[in-house]
Amino acid sequence: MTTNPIRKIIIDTDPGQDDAVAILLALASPENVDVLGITTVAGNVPLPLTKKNARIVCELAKRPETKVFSGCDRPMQRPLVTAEHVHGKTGLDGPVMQDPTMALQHQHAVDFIIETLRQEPSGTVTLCPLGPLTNIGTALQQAPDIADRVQEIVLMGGAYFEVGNITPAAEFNIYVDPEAADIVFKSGISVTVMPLDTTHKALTTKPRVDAFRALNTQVGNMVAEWTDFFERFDKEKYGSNGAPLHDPCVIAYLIQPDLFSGRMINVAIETQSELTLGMTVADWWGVTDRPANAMFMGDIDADGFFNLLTERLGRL
Ligand SMILES: [Ca+2]
Repeated sequence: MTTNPIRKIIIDTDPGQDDAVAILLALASPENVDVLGITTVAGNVPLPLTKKNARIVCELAKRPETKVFSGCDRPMQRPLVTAEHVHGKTGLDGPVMQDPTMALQHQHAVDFIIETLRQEPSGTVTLCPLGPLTNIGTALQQAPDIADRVQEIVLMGGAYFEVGNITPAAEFNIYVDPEAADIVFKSGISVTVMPLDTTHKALTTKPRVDAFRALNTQVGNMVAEWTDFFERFDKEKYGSNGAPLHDPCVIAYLIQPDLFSGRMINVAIETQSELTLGMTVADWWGVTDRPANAMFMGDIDADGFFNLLTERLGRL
């Protein structure tokens, strides 16, 4: 495994079972990532649920001191689209979950993102968006000076060869707030993208879910139950042998980047067309002269990824 310095990160998220697993992976990996805060956004389910779910996950990881912030409750210019059809009514459907007792921070998520980037040394904070890009887009719009201070944005979103999962052309996170995504991809910040092209190769097959369960811990059982829940939907939709575990790919990349491979290419966001709204137009074959603005991942060592995940979850 490649050893990297500890990276300071802000996880921007809309939990969501796969977001929950990503947060657990980060909190289980203090030698790789220092979670400065978790900022929540409306996405898979409305904001009141995502800000509650993020705290449920921190308590599950026995890290109630983690700072959790409430962010934007709707996209920058559009009504909110949610995904209860995948994640269930609560966003964390599957096992029975206790309401959290840890407090939410008073500061708004967008203010926390701006303040943190201005306070920390320039180029030392990585943003990890796992939901619609509303909080990040709003922060960049309110405080354009922070763009130069971000080390990297590593996000789950978009698709090219796997096209869409919410419309035939668009992936959910980008589709929900295409204007925010457009701001991010035009920001000049170093962006690494985990699109469906990669996450659809990280499938929760039975042996992999059995490995979570075999940890024989509260966390292992919880992750297995979440997976069982959303798998039903995805197996039916894709006819695949398991469901993709999207968001933990972002955190796994920070821990073990050599699990992933991709290309530095131009990625542009469709914000106008009704038919293809939110499409990530990825110039994979280099057929335009638009300059590269993103590392677009295309492949993952899925066994290595699940081995890492199981090992880390076993610590909690
Ligand atoms: Ca998510």
